[in-house]
Amino acid sequence: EDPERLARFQAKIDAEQKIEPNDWMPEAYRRTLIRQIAQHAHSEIVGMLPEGNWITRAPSLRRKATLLAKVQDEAGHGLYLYAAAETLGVSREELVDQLLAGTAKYSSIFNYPTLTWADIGAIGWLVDGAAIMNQVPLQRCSYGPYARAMVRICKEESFHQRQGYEIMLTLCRGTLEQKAMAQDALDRFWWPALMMFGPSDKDSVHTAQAMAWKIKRFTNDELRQKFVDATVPQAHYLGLTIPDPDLRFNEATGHWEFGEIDWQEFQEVLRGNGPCNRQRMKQRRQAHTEGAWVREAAAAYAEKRKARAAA
Ligand code: FAQ
Repeated sequence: EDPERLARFQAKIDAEQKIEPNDWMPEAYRRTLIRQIAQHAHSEIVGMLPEGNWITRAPSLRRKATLLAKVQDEAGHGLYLYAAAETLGVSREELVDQLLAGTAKYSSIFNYPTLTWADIGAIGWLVDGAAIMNQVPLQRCSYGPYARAMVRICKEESFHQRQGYEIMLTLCRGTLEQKAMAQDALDRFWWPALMMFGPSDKDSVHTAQAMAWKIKRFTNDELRQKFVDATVPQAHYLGLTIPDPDLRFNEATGHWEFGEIDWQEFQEVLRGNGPCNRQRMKQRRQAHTEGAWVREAAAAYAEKRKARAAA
């Protein structure tokens, strides 16, 4: 690629100007964005499954309506994100095919099971909480369509986080059994939530370049630390214990220090060997097959309208 053109592109980024779909961009910038936005979109779509598991078993009509709305929001986020990726010259069909073929990544967190109702609280509180930490800075991403898609998504994630925390609060103020359920959900989701931020900075292959391009504004470890600092006091307010014997507050730095993440578990989940990877993929493929008639009907209707307009 022409070095002068590259320099002009970088200068634009450094001046905090947005890159738009019709602007020139280096191929590697385009590829990085397609990769990240597609993984993000797939995460939203696969992320509907663990919670969808509890829609028919929510403990009240109010809880059911709220959960249904949340899961619908996630479908919407997935669609915005596929649309944002399409502005980079890839089609949604292509991306969905990659997901169903098992060649695309989606967030590791959605490969863990939702065993009790408290898990719905823990997901809202921790998983949406982690998602917000990561996505608020993405609103300032250098690529315009991705940055703009994040605005509404972050507003909705913030509502999701609060509905999750409110479920946890209700359980923690309930019977001993309910509080134990909340603790158990925290025990199982804490470490996987920390893994959502990705490998540690020393092992992250994409961070340096993504920061230079202002796609990412913080490193994985920086965001993970922000999340821990924000979340530990919330756990204490609930009267719950974070499952980490090494967790301690460092008075000098003002940060919560935490223990070593099990990176081997993270790698296994990425390789497709997490507790639910196979089930999630099977369900997505089944949903795609069962939705074939909707796609066919929509295509047939579009043809009919086109023919009518031409007549
Ligand atoms: N899971 O060099 P890095 C949500 C991959 S929130 C799986 O650090 P990068 C909302 C990474 O892709 C969740 N794979 O990469 C919701 C790369 O693989 P590749 C989705 C992971 O891109 C809530 C390799 O490891 N949010 O869905 C993970 O600079 C509740 C090397 O890593 C986003 O996607 C992981 N946890 O940083 C929905 C946010 N971590 O492509 C329902 C946007 C890393 O080389 C219910 N994405 N990998 O094969 C990002 O900010 C970044 O892509 C990171 C990774 C931070 C995830």
